[in-house]
Amino acid sequence: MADPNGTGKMNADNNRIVEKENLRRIVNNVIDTTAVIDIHTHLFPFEFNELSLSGIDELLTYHYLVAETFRSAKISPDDFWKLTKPLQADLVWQTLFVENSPLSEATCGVISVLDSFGLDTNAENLAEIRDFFQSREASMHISDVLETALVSELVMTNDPLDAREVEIWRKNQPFDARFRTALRMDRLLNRWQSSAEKLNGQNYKVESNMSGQTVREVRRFLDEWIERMKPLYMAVSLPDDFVFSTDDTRNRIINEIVLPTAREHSLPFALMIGVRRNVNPALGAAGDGLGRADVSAVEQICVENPDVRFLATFLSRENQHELCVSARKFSNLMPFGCWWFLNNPSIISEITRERLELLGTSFIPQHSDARVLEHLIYKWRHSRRVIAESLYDAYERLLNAGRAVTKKEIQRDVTRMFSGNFREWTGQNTPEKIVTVNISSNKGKRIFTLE
Ligand code: FIX
Ligand code: ZN
Repeated sequence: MADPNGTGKMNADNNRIVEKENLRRIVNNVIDTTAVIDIHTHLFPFEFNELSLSGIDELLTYHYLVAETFRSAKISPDDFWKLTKPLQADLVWQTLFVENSPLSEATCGVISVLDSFGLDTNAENLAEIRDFFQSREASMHISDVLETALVSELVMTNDPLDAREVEIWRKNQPFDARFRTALRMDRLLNRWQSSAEKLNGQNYKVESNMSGQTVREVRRFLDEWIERMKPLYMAVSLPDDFVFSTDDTRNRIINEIVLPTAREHSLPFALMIGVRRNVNPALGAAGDGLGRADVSAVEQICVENPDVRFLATFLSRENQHELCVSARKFSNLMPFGCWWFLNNPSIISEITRERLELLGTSFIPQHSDARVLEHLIYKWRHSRRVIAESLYDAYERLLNAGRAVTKKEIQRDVTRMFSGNFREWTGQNTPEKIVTVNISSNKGKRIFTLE
């Protein structure tokens, strides 16, 4: 029933049509109360001991902020790395938050985190902030952060060739069910020679030239870790020069091992493409850069494997537009997130808008890539604002074209993007599970009740 002026007439099935003047408020409300599945993070539950990072010293020594500090502090990377982590954090705070305004996305993010806990965002030093984080009981803090960020589940990055992580998995301890798993393939696919040695050391009979029983043995390795980890998907980060047309070792492993494993276990394969590792090695994890990749590599993988579901994201903004076009050609290709150097409001806005214009709601708008627990708070608070604005404009355009929407439809659309598409992609397609939150407050404390 057309209602171009949004006069708010009741429609046949009793859903109140959203009046134009209420549209922004209702879109914001739905975005702010719909829980999200955070499909790619580097977080771990506290049962993973030193792999689980939280608190102000970890927040301030995040590699995003380390890179920014070197641009304003008078210290060499070598001298910075010699400092203890608290001294590194002190220098980052002094440089980026006291001597300069925290205007970058990563510094403003720390301000959002401190603000969410009611901490002094203008503190001259970190003493009181450190005391606060050290006073937090781990499991309560994790629940508090997940509820504040409205993250119902998050997916870790799990590396079966990382010795520290393997040691924890071998203990076979239960851990927080909100932390789901993803089987990460970087070492296998990008560093095959060293991985082959590690696999041989674990009694998997593999040859560096992939001869003999290699394929069968690597599949056995993956099958055993899939059984242990129960991953929702397999993933790999690939460089900007990745092509799928050559018969190099990486593509042989993808074709002969990874894709057959994806089929057998009905697991999606996530392709994260565009990194240029160690552009400046002196900066460590902060030293990676980006390059524009060849999106046709993803198209080739999709066309050759129509029975496998792919998740994909790119590091270059031009590639993100090209990915939207590729996704229109392949219904087994799900674009996701505004990754890493694209995770900035101005670019999230561009990417979300072009996705809505080219794909409707058939994409996953964001992931946090959180490395420190409290990242969830700022990365989702900032992204929800931008996604809400982009979505509002899309509904306003629809209203002006002659079709009004109801709140039920807005809720349906946001739920699909925030969790439904991922649940469906990973075979969790339970009936549309709309998880909303009723936020009330009791003496200023936000109380969340999931409905
Ligand atoms: O490959 C990845 O998962 C990247 O997200 C990381 O390597 C990167 O350091 C990161 O955390 C970006 O946000
Ligand atoms: Zn990541």
